[in-house]
Amino acid sequence: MNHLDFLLEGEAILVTDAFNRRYFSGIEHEEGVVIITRSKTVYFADLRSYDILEQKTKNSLVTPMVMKSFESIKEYLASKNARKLYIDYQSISVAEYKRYKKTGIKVVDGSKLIGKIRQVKSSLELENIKTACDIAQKAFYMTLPYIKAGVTERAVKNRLVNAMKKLGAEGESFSTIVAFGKNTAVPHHETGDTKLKRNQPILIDWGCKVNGYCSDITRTFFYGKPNAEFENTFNLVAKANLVAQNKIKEGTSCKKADSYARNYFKSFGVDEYFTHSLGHGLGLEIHEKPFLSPKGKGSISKSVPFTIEPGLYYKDKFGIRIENTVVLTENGVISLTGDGRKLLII
Ligand SMILES: [Mn+2]
Repeated sequence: MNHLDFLLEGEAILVTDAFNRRYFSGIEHEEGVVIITRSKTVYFADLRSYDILEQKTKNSLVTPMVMKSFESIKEYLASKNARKLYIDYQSISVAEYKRYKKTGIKVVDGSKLIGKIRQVKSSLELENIKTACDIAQKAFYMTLPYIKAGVTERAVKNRLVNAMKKLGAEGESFSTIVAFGKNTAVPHHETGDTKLKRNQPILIDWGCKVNGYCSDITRTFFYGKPNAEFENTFNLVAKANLVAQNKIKEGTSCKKADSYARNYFKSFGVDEYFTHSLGHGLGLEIHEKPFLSPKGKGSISKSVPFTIEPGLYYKDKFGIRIENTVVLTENGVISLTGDGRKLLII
């Protein structure tokens, strides 16, 4: 549970979105409304799911409450003398908005505030992300011996996902991408039935969830003997990844962060082949603020986990991406997913 002691008396945050409810209450529940005030967090649920919710809140600081109708929320807000209500405008309907507005309480858009709160992680949240990173990495090494000529992308994906589950993950944090040969040149390739042949590159982009928290890694490696062009390109991507990791500091804007890798590629005349943004924050959702891109808003601060994932893609030839989940600490940006910048040949 995340305390919001910066909220003033008379202010409240009301969230309905599933990720936001889980974030602010620490409880995963199928439905409901969470209201956070300076001193208290309450979780309203329908009578049908209230008993389950009551069980879930037993060892937490969250107070479960029954929502009989909209009046229940109205009464609660009145009892808290709420005068200003932050609501995530991105997750309510116009009808709901109008209903809250009618209560006479000043309703304001809380989406920016909520996004800002969610991007900085508590030590507990970071622990979960770190465990998710460790499991994803271990699962990768468990899967490697299985990758041989004739194996399909799908088979490798299933093996990797099962390994993560065996190691205690709840599941994938997004649908795992396994790409062989020229499929690696498609950044969001859909894992299919392509079989691996000798002397082909392999790209795997995967991650898992632990207590709801995500990890995200990409490794590009080679089955057989890579040619010089592949090796040189790999080294460029590896260096871009390192440059970005070393240069990002407290307060670096998202735009600037992206430009570190992009300008490095530019100095070799290959920036046009870096066709996506440098990275993204992650937490309960695989893509969260901050977004490290040429148009990204905001900046990087401590305890914000995000990805660094430069890549170069040559259509019908090959693509290379090296992605780590990282976090900014007192000692600079550290990777939670190891290095990945030395070409692995299997
Ligand atoms: Mn990613």
